[in-house]
Amino acid sequence: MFGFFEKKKILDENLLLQIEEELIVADLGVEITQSILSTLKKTKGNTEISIEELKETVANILYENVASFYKNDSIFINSSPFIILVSGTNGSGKTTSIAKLTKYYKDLGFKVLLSPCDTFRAGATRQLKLWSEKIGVDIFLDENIKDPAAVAYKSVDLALKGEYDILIIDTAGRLDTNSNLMNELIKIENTIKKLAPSSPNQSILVLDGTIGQTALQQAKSFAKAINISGLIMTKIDSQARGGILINITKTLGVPVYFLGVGEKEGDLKEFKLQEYIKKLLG
Ligand SMILES: Nc1nc2c(ncn2[C@@H]2O[C@H](COP(=O)(O)OP(=O)(O)O)[C@@H](O)[C@H]2O)c(=O)[nH]1
Ligand SMILES: [Mg+2]
Repeated sequence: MFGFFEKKKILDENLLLQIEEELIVADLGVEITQSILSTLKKTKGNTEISIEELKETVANILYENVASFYKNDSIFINSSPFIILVSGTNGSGKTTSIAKLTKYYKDLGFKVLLSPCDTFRAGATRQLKLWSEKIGVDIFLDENIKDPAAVAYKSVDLALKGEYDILIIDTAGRLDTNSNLMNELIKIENTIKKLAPSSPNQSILVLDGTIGQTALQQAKSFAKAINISGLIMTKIDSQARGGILINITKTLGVPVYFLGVGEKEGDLKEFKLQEYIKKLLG
């Protein structure tokens, strides 16, 4: 970021405009951009500023804007069974992210059960089953149940019997603009609560990291329908892609827990806020 900036410059209106443009292009959003500009103006207005000072100031403001949402490095398993509901639009990377989470927690010694509630798409259950076999965990399967909420109910029931530490629930890839499918997701959430009132313990929204502003719109739609407690951003295979992730965190008030960095079950990275901001500023 700020590639136009080489030597020290006077922080005048012209430079502020250039900075504003970069921040907007980076998808940081109007609110964060304005807070950066007003702080820069107040502290450095009409004085010389170096690229290092500029980056340090911007990094601090970005951090202050969202740091309060980052209390734990990753999803902290603090009850049993710990129920994780996973939602997101079609193709965002839900099922792949579930495979990654499963491996992550299995490697930490937790016993994981998977719940294939994507009964809309032919092959979706099979996709999750293949992952379960590859990673070596159990999956709830009942060919006779076609209703996703019923699959959720049965899976939670099984998990509550005490054998599992973590239940991860996969859902159908619904478009955030399709209200019927959003209602189905609400139904799943309510069904889980019937058996385990304080769950889901985490409700993770999976967002495609390559779609910029669209991811923000999706995040808002999902957060309107169900309670979202955290994010996984996928397809960040080549480092920090932009500020949209900071922007969404700020808008929803929830952390990004993990980044998806590839298509394999090991391609999951814990999200580190400071590191991400540093890379974003480049
Ligand atoms: N490069 C890359 N591809 C991913 C990542 N996560 C998922 N994918 C791919 O995105 C496509 C859709 O993933 P899938 O998990 O089936 O999405 P779902 O419809 O939300 O369940 C598949 O081809 C995945 O291999 C990622 O972090 N990086
Ligand atoms: Mg899927």
